[in-house]
Amino acid sequence: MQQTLAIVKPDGVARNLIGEVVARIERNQLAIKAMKMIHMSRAQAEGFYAVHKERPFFKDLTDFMCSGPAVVMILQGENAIARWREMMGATNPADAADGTIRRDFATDIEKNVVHGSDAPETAAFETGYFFSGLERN
Ligand code: YYY
Ligand code: MG
Repeated sequence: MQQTLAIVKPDGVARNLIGEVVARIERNQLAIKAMKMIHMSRAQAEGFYAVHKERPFFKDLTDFMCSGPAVVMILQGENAIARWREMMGATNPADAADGTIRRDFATDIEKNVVHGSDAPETAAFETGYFFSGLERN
């Protein structure tokens, strides 16, 4: 069994898409092991996306991520990382496959509604960033 971090980003929360995202997760038989709403500080958003700190989009991205509440979740299942990435779709909604969350709801490459870990190492870092051991088992 694999765990991955999912986020409904501030645009998704503001646009009342929490239920839609959660419904898709449940339909796809990924177990929600932990879930909470948070409003990230700038420092927390910068720490979460530290891997991108040299990128030109870092400032806008971290501004966006601390602009309002977000819902963070730990999803669990066989191949959870890849399955959740597949449900999300490509980073740029213009490239995302039909039926994916980003294709159906994202407005641009930054405001793309959801986040998902991209590998086992990042999933371990990202789930541990928001949840304690007690919250996730
Ligand atoms: O993992 P994923 O969210 O699909 O994309 P990343 O390449 O990790 O980038 C993180 C985040 O940064 C992306 O969801 C939107 C934003 N971003 C951007 O605003 N502009 C880009 N050219 C690339 C990424
Ligand atoms: Mg990423």
